[in-house]
Amino acid sequence: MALSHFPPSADPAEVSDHLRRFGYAIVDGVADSATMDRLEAEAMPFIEASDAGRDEYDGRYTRRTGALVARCPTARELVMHPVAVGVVSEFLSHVSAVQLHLTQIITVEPGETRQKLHRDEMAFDFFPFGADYHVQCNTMWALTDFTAENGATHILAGTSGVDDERSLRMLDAQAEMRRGSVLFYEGKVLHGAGANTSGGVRRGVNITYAAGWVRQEENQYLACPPEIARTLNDDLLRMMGYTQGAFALGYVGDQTDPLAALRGGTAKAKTIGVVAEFNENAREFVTDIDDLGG
Ligand SMILES: O=C(O)CCC(=O)C(=O)O
Ligand SMILES: [Fe+2]
Repeated sequence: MALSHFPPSADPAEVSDHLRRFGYAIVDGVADSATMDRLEAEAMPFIEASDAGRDEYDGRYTRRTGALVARCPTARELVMHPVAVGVVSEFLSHVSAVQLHLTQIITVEPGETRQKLHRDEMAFDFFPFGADYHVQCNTMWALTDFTAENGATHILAGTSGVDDERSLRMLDAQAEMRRGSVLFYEGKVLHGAGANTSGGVRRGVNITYAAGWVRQEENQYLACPPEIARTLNDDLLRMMGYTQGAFALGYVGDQTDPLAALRGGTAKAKTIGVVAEFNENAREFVTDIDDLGG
């Protein structure tokens, strides 16, 4: 089965719609080669110092290199790239806040075997989120070309709501794409890195996003120390989690907004009064005694 590709000019709503229906979407040619060269140069010392995985899931011939916001200025551009943020915001438009979930360059080296198919939502303690509730949205930027031979990610399109996994083999396809393209996939779709039977490495920049109310897979407050965080712009910091994940989650001290706290200010965080007004689900949780039946 061939996977669908979109041009870089595609409407984020259209890409998000495809993602919702099939669990993935590939957008070609989003980052130029100068950007990818810069990122690779910034990351290389850290990649070389990263250990190979410790089990079959992480990959014994796979290196995972994180903390990209702190380590690689160019990764910040990818985190906030309008195409990525556009699709992710559309896909997760049901949540009050979207946050960065993890940043990781995944280097699949020659000899690596195929990763087990999995659904990334398993990270949330295997909680059975409803089929229509998406809690995360992922990107995988091709830092090298992704080919069938070098370990392009396998995607089993349309498997997000599928419980019976016996007859899915025919859906197996690989996200082959050129350097600078980006694969979007959500947390429910079966996927996994491919085997690398080529002579070269496959490098992908995995930048994932989640609802503001879940624990981040990569701890952004420690992965990027405050002295570096203070040099970053507000939009990036909010994406990293320096904002409340809905109301009440993540304030500091006397209900100070986390971004204000990072910058030494005292501005207050949003309260339920502000948020509930705009959230129709709030009606189930907040009411006046006079509005109760009986
Ligand atoms: O590297 C890839 O192609 C996919 C990796 C992956 O799915 C994971 O580590 O969760
Ligand atoms: Fe995964």
